[in-house]
Amino acid sequence: MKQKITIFIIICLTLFMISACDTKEDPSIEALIKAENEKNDIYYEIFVRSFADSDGDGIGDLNGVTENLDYLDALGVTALWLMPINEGPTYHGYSVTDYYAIEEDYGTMEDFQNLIDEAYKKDIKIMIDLVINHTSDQHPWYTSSQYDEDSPYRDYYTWKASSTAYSSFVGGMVDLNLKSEKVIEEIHHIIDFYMDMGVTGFRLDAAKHFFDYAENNGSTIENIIFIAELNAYMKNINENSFLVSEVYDSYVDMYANYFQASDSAFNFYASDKIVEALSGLSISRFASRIQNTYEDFSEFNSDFIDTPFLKNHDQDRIASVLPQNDLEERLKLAARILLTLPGSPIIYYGEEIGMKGIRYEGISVDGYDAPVYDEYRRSPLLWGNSDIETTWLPDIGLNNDVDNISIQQNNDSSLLKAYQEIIEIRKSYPALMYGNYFELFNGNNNNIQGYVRQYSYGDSFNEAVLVIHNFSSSSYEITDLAYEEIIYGSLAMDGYDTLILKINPELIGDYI
Ligand SMILES: [Ca+2]
Ligand SMILES: [Ca+2]
Ligand SMILES: [Ca+2]
Repeated sequence: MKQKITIFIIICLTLFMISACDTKEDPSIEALIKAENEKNDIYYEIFVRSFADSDGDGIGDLNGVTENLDYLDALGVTALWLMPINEGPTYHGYSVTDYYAIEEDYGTMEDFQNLIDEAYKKDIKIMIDLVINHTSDQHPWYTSSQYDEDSPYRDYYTWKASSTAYSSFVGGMVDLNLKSEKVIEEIHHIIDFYMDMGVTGFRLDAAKHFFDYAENNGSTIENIIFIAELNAYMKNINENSFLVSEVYDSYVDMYANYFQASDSAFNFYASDKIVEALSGLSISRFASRIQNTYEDFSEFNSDFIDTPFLKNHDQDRIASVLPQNDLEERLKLAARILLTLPGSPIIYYGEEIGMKGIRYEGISVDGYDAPVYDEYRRSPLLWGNSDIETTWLPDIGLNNDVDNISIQQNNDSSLLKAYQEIIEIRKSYPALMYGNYFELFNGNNNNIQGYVRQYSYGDSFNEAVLVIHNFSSSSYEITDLAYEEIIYGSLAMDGYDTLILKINPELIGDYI
């Protein structure tokens, strides 16, 4: 008996050593490629107030996110972007009164640490909004300095008159003086605090407005220098951290130069072009227009990481702006476009089930005690489960014809399943997930638009895929095309369908 146990232990030890050696000396090619591309993720943008409620008060909270990480894991996303989570007086959180306190509706700092830790266990990173262009006019820095020119915080703002600070935005937001060394020190502290907790990225809210105060027209260079310094500060703490600038503009030239300062900038132009093509407009120019943005970015950083998206919380939802005929097919195609482009794509919560949402101009809604503007672009996520669905915003019927998550989870042909499928494909093919290779398919025309994506790693890995989208409602037959494998779809494409082929990377010239 003793001998048997000894042999058993020796076998165990041997197996342990072999497996330990394996991971140490021979990591899989997949692991090497992932390590090489630490800043590439698939993001999911969350408005915490609308995501999931954990304590029955009808308001979404951080524990609601933590308790539903399984849903996000099953969807396949690898990172979350949380819209502002700090204490503030507005429902959306973009005016902060305390950078070190969690919005009381959302929970506590312990809840946030717990969310980061639980997400980390599932290999999901956390990016948060960094709102530093302005604070709330109720922030103690402002209230203590507004009527006191000797306040130690007087220098934190730019004063237009003795008690009026410069504001880029209406609604109780006052711009910080980003030239003040003390303000920069405060921002460094905020970055330290959250990166210490395990936050891996920041979305730089309103980056375009950093140095836009009246006497300073043409502020871009100052913005760039300031952001580059912030990014260097972050990289000192974590070289794989991710900084993305929000420069809300439809013109690529307005944000391309931010790629030399931050890791990325949101590709608003590409988002407009995706919507246009999905609406049947300028289809023949779709892929080349997208490619043009990459050429612009690469002038500022050859290793740029694009941040493509369909829509965000400041815009009407994609399901509301696309033509309503064949809507589900168009939305599925939108998902397959977003998830086959280079960069770190972002899915806006609810997009994966086709939720609708639009802006109103100050209407009054029964059961809501303020004039309504952007609220219905950020409405409660439809779980189909009253235990977690939030109720802070009255239902006005905008989403009456949208199937909730619980219904879509049980329908193999749902939009939600289409998102899961294409995300899984993106993660399985490095040519789709990594690198910036994007060349136009030589068969592009008024109906179909395609591109080749390719990724190689040393001499040991080289992969290429051809992605073709059919933007028309009619079927389209792909003929005379060599390929190694059909990854998705069929050569006989239905209307609004996508075909993804694995092709020989040595023969890319035949396709572009
Ligand atoms: Ca709650
Ligand atoms: Ca609050
Ligand atoms: Ca500003």
